[in-house]
Amino acid sequence: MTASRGPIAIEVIDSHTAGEPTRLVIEGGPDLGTGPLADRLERFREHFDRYRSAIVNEPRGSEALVGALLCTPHRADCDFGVIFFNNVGFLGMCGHGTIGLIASLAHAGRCTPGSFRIDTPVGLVNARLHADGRIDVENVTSYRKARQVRVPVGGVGSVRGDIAWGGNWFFLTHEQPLDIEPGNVAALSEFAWQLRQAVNAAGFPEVDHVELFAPSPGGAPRARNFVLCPGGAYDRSPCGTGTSAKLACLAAEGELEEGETWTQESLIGSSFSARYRWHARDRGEITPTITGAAHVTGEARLRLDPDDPFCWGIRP
Ligand code: PYC
Repeated sequence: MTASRGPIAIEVIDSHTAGEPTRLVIEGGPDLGTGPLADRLERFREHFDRYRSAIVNEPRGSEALVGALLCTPHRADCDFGVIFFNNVGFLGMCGHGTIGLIASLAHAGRCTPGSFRIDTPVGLVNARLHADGRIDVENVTSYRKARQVRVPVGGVGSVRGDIAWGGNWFFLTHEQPLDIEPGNVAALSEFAWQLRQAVNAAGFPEVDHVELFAPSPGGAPRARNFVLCPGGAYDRSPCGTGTSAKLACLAAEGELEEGETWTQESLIGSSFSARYRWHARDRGEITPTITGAAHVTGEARLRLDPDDPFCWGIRP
């Protein structure tokens, strides 16, 4: 006789950071075993991908939702470990998600104002929770890989932009014809999607985020961005890893000094403040810090019923 398969229960805390949602899995997620977070991410991808889809995709989630699996850290010097994922796959790091992680853990009584070390698949991240709820995220080392790469885009001609790492790979450009405002989401998404194909075809297959810039109504040193995420959703927040990549480009170009504040605005008008210090100036490597806040929007127990035809989510 086969054992009956009952529903699986997964405990989550939902939050948003500057408008961008995060779903933190605190109990009941897949057992990825031990070892470095990068290895556990591969185990997640290979053996438990349906959990990823069930947690963030419809009917329980949405294309904008980023999942965060709370893990025991591998590094002995860390307080928490985390693996981020989205509607189509996994993220190296996630800035808004780290702010959501700390705010959710504080909500759950698992941390109080102070500093925390977080183990991620792409390296150590430091976070600080302030008494007023602001959260600083000192991200992984970030750098510009290529300057002013020119790619062809149908109907527009060629577009130049930088390729940079901020915990994920970005193509960043100011050369875009659209106002960055909510009424233009469809056109911005279509343009950014075309750019991504062109950048990948130009020899940068690793780039899966595209970041478009426009001047901010507030003037410099700030800008408004539109970030297209790997699964086609746009980031409602100013994107923490995208802001890190932007800082790396500004630093490399000599357009922002070490310690100077950069304000990154999102399409919906939310913002992060950001700054950097040099990690290895001769190599153009910086350590970025992003500051923002998150708000808890819900606590839930997800129910994965094997008799539900969409138990494992509707894949895009
Ligand atoms: O904040 O780093 C970020 C991020 C990446 C994808 C969505 N948000």
